[in-house]
Amino acid sequence: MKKILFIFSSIFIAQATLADQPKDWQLGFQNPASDGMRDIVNFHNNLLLPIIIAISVFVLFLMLYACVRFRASANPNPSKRTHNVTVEILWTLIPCLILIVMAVPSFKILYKQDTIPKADLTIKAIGYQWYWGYEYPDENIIFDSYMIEEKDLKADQPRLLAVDNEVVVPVNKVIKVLITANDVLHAWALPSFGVKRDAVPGRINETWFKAEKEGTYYGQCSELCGIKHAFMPITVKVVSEEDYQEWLSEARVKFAKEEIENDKLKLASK
Ligand SMILES: [Cu+2]
Repeated sequence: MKKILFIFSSIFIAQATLADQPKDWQLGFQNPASDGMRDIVNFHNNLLLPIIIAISVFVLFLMLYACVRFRASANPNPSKRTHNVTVEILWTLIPCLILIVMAVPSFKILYKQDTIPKADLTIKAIGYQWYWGYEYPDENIIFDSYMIEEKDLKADQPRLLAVDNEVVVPVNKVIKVLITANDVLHAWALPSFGVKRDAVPGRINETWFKAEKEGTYYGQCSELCGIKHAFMPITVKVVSEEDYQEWLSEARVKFAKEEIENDKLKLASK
Protein backbone atom coordinates (compact mmCIF):
# COMPACT_ATOMS: atom_id res chain seq x y z
CA MET A 1 0.00 0.00 0.00
CA LYS A 2 2.82 2.34 0.93
CA LYS A 3 4.41 1.70 -2.44
CA ILE A 4 1.18 2.48 -4.29
CA LEU A 5 0.83 5.74 -2.36
CA PHE A 6 4.44 6.54 -3.20
CA ILE A 7 3.85 5.97 -6.91
CA PHE A 8 0.78 8.21 -6.88
CA SER A 9 2.53 10.95 -4.97
CA SER A 10 5.55 10.74 -7.26
CA ILE A 11 3.32 11.29 -10.31
CA PHE A 12 2.20 14.63 -8.95
CA ILE A 13 5.38 15.89 -7.33
CA ALA A 14 7.75 14.29 -9.83
CA GLN A 15 8.87 17.61 -11.24
CA ALA A 16 10.19 18.87 -7.92
CA THR A 17 11.88 15.79 -6.54
CA LEU A 18 13.64 14.20 -9.48
CA ALA A 19 17.37 14.61 -9.74
CA ASP A 20 19.67 13.84 -12.62
CA GLN A 21 19.63 10.11 -12.17
CA PRO A 22 16.84 7.55 -11.89
CA LYS A 23 15.13 7.34 -8.52
CA ASP A 24 13.37 4.41 -6.85
CA TRP A 25 9.76 4.18 -8.03
CA GLN A 26 10.21 7.06 -10.41
CA LEU A 27 7.59 7.32 -13.15
CA GLY A 28 8.21 10.66 -14.83
CA PHE A 29 11.22 11.94 -16.73
CA GLN A 30 14.49 12.88 -15.14
CA ASN A 31 14.96 16.60 -14.63
CA PRO A 32 15.87 18.26 -17.90
CA ALA A 33 19.38 19.72 -17.97
CA SER A 34 19.30 21.00 -21.54
CA ASP A 35 17.00 23.01 -23.76
CA GLY A 36 16.28 19.98 -25.93
CA MET A 37 15.10 17.88 -23.00
CA ARG A 38 12.98 20.73 -21.66
CA ASP A 39 11.16 20.82 -25.02
CA ILE A 40 10.58 17.08 -24.84
CA VAL A 41 9.26 17.23 -21.26
CA ASN A 42 6.96 20.16 -22.04
CA PHE A 43 5.67 18.41 -25.15
CA HIS A 44 4.97 15.26 -23.13
CA ASN A 45 3.51 16.89 -20.02
CA ASN A 46 1.49 19.68 -21.61
CA LEU A 47 0.27 18.12 -24.84
CA LEU A 48 0.61 14.33 -24.99
CA LEU A 49 -0.47 13.58 -21.44
CA PRO A 50 -3.70 15.67 -21.54
CA ILE A 51 -4.63 14.10 -24.91
CA ILE A 52 -3.93 10.58 -23.65
CA ILE A 53 -5.90 11.15 -20.44
CA ALA A 54 -8.84 12.69 -22.31
CA ILE A 55 -8.99 9.78 -24.78
CA SER A 56 -8.72 7.17 -22.01
CA VAL A 57 -11.48 8.81 -19.96
CA PHE A 58 -13.71 9.18 -23.02
CA VAL A 59 -13.28 5.53 -24.05
CA LEU A 60 -13.87 4.37 -20.49
CA PHE A 61 -17.06 6.46 -20.37
CA LEU A 62 -18.27 4.95 -23.67
CA MET A 63 -17.62 1.43 -22.41
CA LEU A 64 -19.41 1.98 -19.12
CA TYR A 65 -22.31 3.73 -20.88
CA ALA A 66 -22.67 0.85 -23.38
CA CYS A 67 -22.51 -1.74 -20.60
CA VAL A 68 -25.25 -0.07 -18.59
CA ARG A 69 -27.49 1.42 -21.23
CA PHE A 70 -27.48 -1.51 -23.67
CA ARG A 71 -27.40 -4.46 -21.27
CA ALA A 72 -29.88 -7.24 -22.17
CA SER A 73 -32.40 -6.41 -19.44
CA ALA A 74 -32.52 -2.67 -20.25
CA ASN A 75 -32.45 -3.11 -24.03
CA PRO A 76 -34.19 -6.39 -24.93
CA ASN A 77 -34.56 -5.56 -28.67
CA PRO A 78 -31.11 -4.44 -29.89
CA SER A 79 -30.84 -2.20 -32.97
CA LYS A 80 -29.89 -4.03 -36.20
CA ARG A 81 -28.16 -0.97 -37.69
CA THR A 82 -24.71 -1.68 -39.23
CA HIS A 83 -23.73 1.68 -40.79
CA ASN A 84 -23.85 5.33 -39.84
CA VAL A 85 -22.08 7.64 -42.27
CA THR A 86 -21.86 10.62 -39.91
CA VAL A 87 -20.33 8.59 -37.09
CA GLU A 88 -17.88 6.89 -39.45
CA ILE A 89 -16.67 10.19 -40.88
CA LEU A 90 -16.29 11.62 -37.38
CA TRP A 91 -14.33 8.71 -35.95
CA THR A 92 -11.94 8.88 -38.89
CA LEU A 93 -11.54 12.67 -39.00
CA ILE A 94 -11.17 13.39 -35.29
CA PRO A 95 -8.27 10.93 -34.73
CA CYS A 96 -6.57 12.38 -37.85
CA LEU A 97 -6.86 15.88 -36.43
CA ILE A 98 -5.51 14.71 -33.07
CA LEU A 99 -2.51 13.12 -34.82
CA ILE A 100 -1.81 16.32 -36.74
CA VAL A 101 -1.99 18.37 -33.54
CA MET A 102 0.60 16.02 -32.03
CA ALA A 103 2.80 15.77 -35.12
CA VAL A 104 3.49 19.48 -35.65
CA PRO A 105 5.26 20.26 -32.35
CA SER A 106 6.85 16.80 -32.40
CA PHE A 107 8.56 17.44 -35.76
CA LYS A 108 9.59 20.91 -34.58
CA ILE A 109 11.49 19.33 -31.67
CA LEU A 110 12.99 16.61 -33.88
CA TYR A 111 14.34 19.11 -36.40
CA LYS A 112 15.68 21.37 -33.66
CA GLN A 113 17.62 18.44 -32.24
CA ASP A 114 18.84 17.47 -35.65
CA THR A 115 20.46 20.83 -36.39
CA ILE A 116 23.82 20.89 -34.67
CA PRO A 117 24.99 24.40 -33.75
CA LYS A 118 28.66 25.33 -33.99
CA ALA A 119 30.34 23.03 -31.51
CA ASP A 120 32.59 24.28 -28.70
CA LEU A 121 33.82 20.78 -28.00
CA THR A 122 33.60 17.50 -29.88
CA ILE A 123 33.72 14.14 -28.18
CA LYS A 124 33.52 10.73 -29.74
CA ALA A 125 31.78 7.81 -28.04
CA ILE A 126 32.58 4.31 -29.22
CA GLY A 127 30.48 1.36 -28.12
CA TYR A 128 32.25 -1.88 -27.33
CA GLN A 129 30.96 -5.18 -25.96
CA TRP A 130 30.46 -4.09 -23.16
CA TYR A 131 31.79 -0.69 -22.23
CA TRP A 132 32.14 2.74 -23.77
CA GLY A 133 35.33 4.23 -25.13
CA TYR A 134 35.73 7.99 -25.50
CA GLU A 135 37.94 10.25 -27.53
CA TYR A 136 38.44 14.00 -27.45
CA PRO A 137 39.70 14.26 -31.05
CA ASP A 138 40.99 17.84 -30.66
CA GLU A 139 42.75 17.20 -27.36
CA ASN A 140 44.59 13.96 -28.12
CA ILE A 141 42.67 12.19 -25.37
CA ILE A 142 41.37 8.63 -25.42
CA PHE A 143 40.07 6.47 -22.60
CA ASP A 144 37.75 3.61 -21.75
CA SER A 145 34.86 3.89 -19.36
CA TYR A 146 33.88 0.78 -17.40
CA MET A 147 31.03 0.30 -14.97
CA ILE A 148 32.06 0.14 -11.32
CA GLU A 149 31.20 -3.21 -9.75
CA GLU A 150 28.70 -3.14 -6.90
CA LYS A 151 31.28 -4.07 -4.27
CA ASP A 152 33.58 -1.20 -5.28
CA LEU A 153 30.93 1.54 -5.24
CA LYS A 154 31.56 4.65 -3.18
CA ALA A 155 28.74 6.14 -1.10
CA ASP A 156 27.54 8.67 -3.68
CA GLN A 157 27.83 6.38 -6.69
CA PRO A 158 24.62 4.83 -8.02
CA ARG A 159 24.58 1.10 -8.72
CA LEU A 160 24.85 0.06 -12.40
CA LEU A 161 25.34 3.70 -13.45
CA ALA A 162 28.69 4.89 -12.11
CA VAL A 163 31.82 4.39 -14.21
CA ASP A 164 35.55 4.57 -13.53
CA ASN A 165 36.37 7.24 -16.13
CA GLU A 166 33.61 9.78 -16.65
CA VAL A 167 33.20 12.00 -19.66
CA VAL A 168 33.95 15.54 -18.45
CA VAL A 169 32.48 18.52 -20.30
CA PRO A 170 32.19 22.24 -19.55
CA VAL A 171 28.83 23.73 -18.60
CA ASN A 172 26.87 25.92 -21.06
CA LYS A 173 28.92 24.86 -24.06
CA VAL A 174 27.69 23.15 -27.20
CA ILE A 175 29.04 19.62 -27.07
CA LYS A 176 28.94 17.66 -30.30
CA VAL A 177 28.96 13.91 -29.82
CA LEU A 178 30.15 11.57 -32.56
CA ILE A 179 28.81 8.11 -31.93
CA THR A 180 29.95 4.84 -33.40
CA ALA A 181 30.51 1.22 -32.37
CA ASN A 182 33.26 -1.28 -32.78
CA ASP A 183 31.42 -4.59 -32.75
CA VAL A 184 27.62 -4.59 -32.62
CA LEU A 185 24.87 -1.98 -32.38
CA HIS A 186 24.83 0.07 -29.19
CA ALA A 187 23.10 3.39 -28.41
CA TRP A 188 24.45 6.36 -26.51
CA ALA A 189 21.66 7.80 -24.42
CA LEU A 190 21.48 10.44 -21.72
CA PRO A 191 17.93 11.18 -20.56
CA SER A 192 18.65 14.51 -18.82
CA PHE A 193 20.05 15.96 -22.04
CA GLY A 194 17.35 14.43 -24.26
CA VAL A 195 20.03 12.63 -26.23
CA LYS A 196 19.80 9.15 -27.75
CA ARG A 197 21.60 7.96 -30.86
CA ASP A 198 22.42 4.55 -32.23
CA ALA A 199 26.07 3.53 -32.29
CA VAL A 200 26.52 1.66 -35.56
CA PRO A 201 29.74 -0.13 -36.55
CA GLY A 202 31.27 1.50 -39.64
CA ARG A 203 29.16 4.61 -39.39
CA ILE A 204 29.36 7.81 -37.38
CA ASN A 205 26.18 9.32 -36.00
CA GLU A 206 26.08 12.80 -34.59
CA THR A 207 24.14 14.49 -31.86
CA TRP A 208 24.64 17.41 -29.51
CA PHE A 209 23.70 18.84 -26.17
CA LYS A 210 24.31 21.93 -24.11
CA ALA A 211 24.22 21.14 -20.40
CA GLU A 212 22.84 24.03 -18.40
CA LYS A 213 23.88 23.05 -14.89
CA GLU A 214 26.87 21.40 -13.32
CA GLY A 215 26.50 17.91 -11.95
CA THR A 216 26.86 14.25 -12.79
CA TYR A 217 24.44 12.79 -15.29
CA TYR A 218 23.80 9.13 -15.97
CA GLY A 219 22.62 7.22 -18.99
CA GLN A 220 22.75 3.68 -20.32
CA CYS A 221 23.38 1.84 -23.53
CA SER A 222 19.94 1.79 -25.13
CA GLU A 223 20.27 -0.82 -27.85
CA LEU A 224 20.14 -4.46 -26.88
CA CYS A 225 23.77 -5.38 -27.59
CA GLY A 226 24.42 -8.68 -25.85
CA ILE A 227 24.68 -10.35 -22.51
CA LYS A 228 26.15 -7.38 -20.63
CA HIS A 229 24.01 -4.73 -22.29
CA ALA A 230 22.79 -3.55 -18.90
CA PHE A 231 26.31 -3.08 -17.59
CA MET A 232 27.75 -0.41 -19.86
CA PRO A 233 26.47 2.84 -18.34
CA ILE A 234 27.29 6.35 -19.49
CA THR A 235 28.39 9.00 -17.00
CA VAL A 236 28.88 12.62 -17.97
CA LYS A 237 30.25 15.10 -15.48
CA VAL A 238 29.38 18.71 -16.26
CA VAL A 239 31.83 21.13 -14.64
CA SER A 240 32.75 24.81 -14.76
CA GLU A 241 35.13 26.04 -17.45
CA GLU A 242 38.03 26.30 -14.94
CA ASP A 243 37.48 22.79 -13.61
CA TYR A 244 37.28 21.54 -17.18
CA GLN A 245 40.62 23.14 -18.06
CA GLU A 246 42.13 21.59 -14.95
CA TRP A 247 40.78 18.14 -15.87
CA LEU A 248 41.99 18.66 -19.42
CA SER A 249 45.58 19.30 -18.39
CA GLU A 250 45.59 16.12 -16.29
CA ALA A 251 43.75 14.05 -18.87
CA ARG A 252 46.13 15.08 -21.67
CA VAL A 253 48.86 13.27 -19.74
CA LYS A 254 46.85 10.44 -18.22
CA PHE A 255 44.83 9.56 -21.32
CA ALA A 256 47.30 10.59 -24.03
CA LYS A 257 46.23 9.03 -27.31
CA GLU A 258 49.64 8.59 -28.93
CA GLU A 259 50.80 5.39 -27.25
CA ILE A 260 47.42 3.67 -27.34
CA GLU A 261 46.96 4.61 -30.97
CA ASN A 262 50.35 3.16 -31.89
CA ASP A 263 49.33 -0.11 -30.26
CA LYS A 264 46.13 -0.10 -32.22
CA LEU A 265 47.97 0.60 -35.47
CA LYS A 266 50.29 -2.28 -34.76
CA LEU A 267 47.32 -4.54 -34.12
CA ALA A 268 45.61 -3.36 -37.28
CA SER A 269 48.66 -3.94 -39.46
CA LYS A 270 49.13 -7.51 -38.22
CU1 LIG B 1 25.58 -1.67 -25.75
